Amino acid sequence: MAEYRPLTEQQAIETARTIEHLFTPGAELTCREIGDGNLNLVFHIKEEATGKSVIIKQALPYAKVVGESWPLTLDRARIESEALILQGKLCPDLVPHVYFHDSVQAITAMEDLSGHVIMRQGLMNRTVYPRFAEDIGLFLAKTLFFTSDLGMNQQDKKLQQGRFINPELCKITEDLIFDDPYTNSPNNNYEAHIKDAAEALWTDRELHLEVARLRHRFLTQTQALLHGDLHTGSIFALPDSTKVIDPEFAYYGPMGFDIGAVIANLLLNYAGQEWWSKDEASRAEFRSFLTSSVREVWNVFERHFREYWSTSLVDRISAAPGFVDIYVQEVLQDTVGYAGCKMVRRIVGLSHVADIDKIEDSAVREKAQRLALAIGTSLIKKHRGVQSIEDVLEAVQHVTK
Ligand code: SR1
Ligand code: MG
Repeated sequence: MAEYRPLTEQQAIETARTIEHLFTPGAELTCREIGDGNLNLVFHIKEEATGKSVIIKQALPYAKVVGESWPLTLDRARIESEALILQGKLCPDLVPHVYFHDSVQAITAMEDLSGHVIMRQGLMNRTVYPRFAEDIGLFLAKTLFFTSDLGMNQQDKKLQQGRFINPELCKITEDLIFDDPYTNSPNNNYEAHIKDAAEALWTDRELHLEVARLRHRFLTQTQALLHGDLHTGSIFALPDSTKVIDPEFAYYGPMGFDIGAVIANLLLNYAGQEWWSKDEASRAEFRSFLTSSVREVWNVFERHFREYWSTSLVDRISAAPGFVDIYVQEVLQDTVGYAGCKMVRRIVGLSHVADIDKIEDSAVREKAQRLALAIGTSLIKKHRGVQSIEDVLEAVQHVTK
């Protein structure tokens, strides 16, 4: 196929057959398009006789969530496959294996993880994931440290940065997360029952100053190669396994943006537990798992990050006593600020989360929306004063009460 065209299911099957040593030659293969995200086609191809399967993901030249009126670069498929391969070298057990990438068709063939559950859905079903914080904390520490000037050759880092300039997808983030929610934008999407709270965001000058600072750091801080969209819909989980998928928003940015995304999505589910837990006792129990996970994700990240700093630092002058503490503190404060921004955008911005939107009772949904907005704005306003992850948990408790 010389020119790009969206695959049919039959073409996806033929593409999957080209993967060497996967399917039996001539085998009968079935295919289903299972993409439920905002942007791409996702084909699941299976040989029923052997149970072997693969995922063929294809970027569309527009944002599926909006339609053809929002064109979007196909190069994001290359970025996603290169990021997956790079993350796979650092954390082989935590990302799907990539079989091949075709940049003309914007296709990546990758390991099928459909034995796993999208973590967002798992959390809505109140599934506890005992491995999650260890796995994701390690993923964050490894991918962020070893793609930064701290953990890799600095000339190589600059060249790598060039391969992950991702202006169109960064622009989505810049608009949807750091601009639209704070103004009367046509992209915004909120329910009438929270109109007062949504519109209060447009005139809150203290909030705007903090969001401006966070937005500026997102635009200018090229600390590490980020996943760029690390919400719980980009994580496949089982109680004993965690896999990170979908790094099409990958670019060089501030480390706290990825860590904040994870924390924000745990806290969005925390707000959604107004509905998903049916009584006070079970709500308190599941929320305790979620807040412990917030604490652990940060603590595991920090532990590994400091360990790599002491064993693998490539930058001589960064070994200056005390610098690691300053650096980690800055990442923590960014993490908290970005977590807040990511909560706010999922309540009033273009793209929402099922943890909140699938709440059937509108009064409960409103309560969850207001709680998420209150936690989010509190984290944004507090982020520069945060000294420890415990400050975040205290803020969450305080706002919940
Ligand atoms: C137009 S894309 C909307 C959102 O979906 C992705 O998952 C990103 O979070 C993006 O902001
Ligand atoms: Mg995605």
